[in-house]
Amino acid sequence: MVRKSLAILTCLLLFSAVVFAGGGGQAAGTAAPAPAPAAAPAAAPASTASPVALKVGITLTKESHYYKGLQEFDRLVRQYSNNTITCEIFPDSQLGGERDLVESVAMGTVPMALISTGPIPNFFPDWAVLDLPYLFPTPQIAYKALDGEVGTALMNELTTKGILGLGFWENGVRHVTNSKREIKVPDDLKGLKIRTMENDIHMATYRHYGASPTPMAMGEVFMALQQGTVDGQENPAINILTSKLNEVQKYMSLTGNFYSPAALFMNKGMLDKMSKDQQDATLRAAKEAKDWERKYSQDNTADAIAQIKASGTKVTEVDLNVWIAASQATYKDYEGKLNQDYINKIRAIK
Ligand code: EAX
Repeated sequence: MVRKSLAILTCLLLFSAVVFAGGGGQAAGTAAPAPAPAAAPAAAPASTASPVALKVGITLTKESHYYKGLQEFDRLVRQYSNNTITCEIFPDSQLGGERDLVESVAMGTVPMALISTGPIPNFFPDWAVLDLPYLFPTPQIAYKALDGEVGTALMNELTTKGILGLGFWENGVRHVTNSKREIKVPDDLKGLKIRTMENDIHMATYRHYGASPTPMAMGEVFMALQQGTVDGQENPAINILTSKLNEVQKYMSLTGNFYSPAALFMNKGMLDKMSKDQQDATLRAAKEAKDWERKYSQDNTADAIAQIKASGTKVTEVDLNVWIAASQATYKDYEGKLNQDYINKIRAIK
């Protein structure tokens, strides 16, 4: 009887000890975070935020509009983040071609990349609408579409793969060059091997012109042209000049087949880890640098064409109506296969 009472007593004592310890633990638990909220605001100002180094990959050179625009981004992001964020630019495909860059940014092995929209439909099919031939009559209409509803919806799709779209910059209006003959009408391309971006719509369009399209990353283009693996390629004037493609191409025609947007991608986890002030600084700098880069691209395109001409490459003006007509076959191919809502919205822009 006594032994039983002792056992009950021991149990009661043990139980109360556990409860007390638990209660005490909880009391300590609620007391412990109290200093934390007081400490948190001290960590918020950008001046005490952890430093962030944003490596950004591009396939173009140090002389390109991408590089200059990213230098402007670096200047602005340092300024707005109290020098806690810096941007280091890796030109000439040092961090990979554009397809590689999409994957690397998604995985976080490369924090940022500025790439043409050309290869993006390989990962996000809705993006194909941006690279239809002669879709944007002027860059200004492209800016409205890209900064508006369609561009925003496309950027939102990226987050499913861990990418944050920081805005549409400019690659530019693409023109065809080659080493064989002057190109005036699509038929003149018959039998020529033309390097295109890794984009099915671009390839289909060149096939309809009669050419034999060869998809290739930008980093391989100069060598392929020099060695004659391909006869020609197409790119915006600034890229042709700054990648020295004019040195291995005798002819350039102002065909303007595609308005090529560029997109600034960032690994989403990287932004999420920043302080609120650093996030604001990054978004603001990206937006302002985008406007700067577009203007730089516009202001320097005519001069790039003039320099290509002066270097000895024959530059030919063409009747765009003939090219637009020949490009309709691509639209037929893709009827019902693209996001028609986006196409309609782009076409409605004035
Ligand atoms: O984004 O591959 C190309 O032709 C592009 O114009 C270039 O990589 C710039």
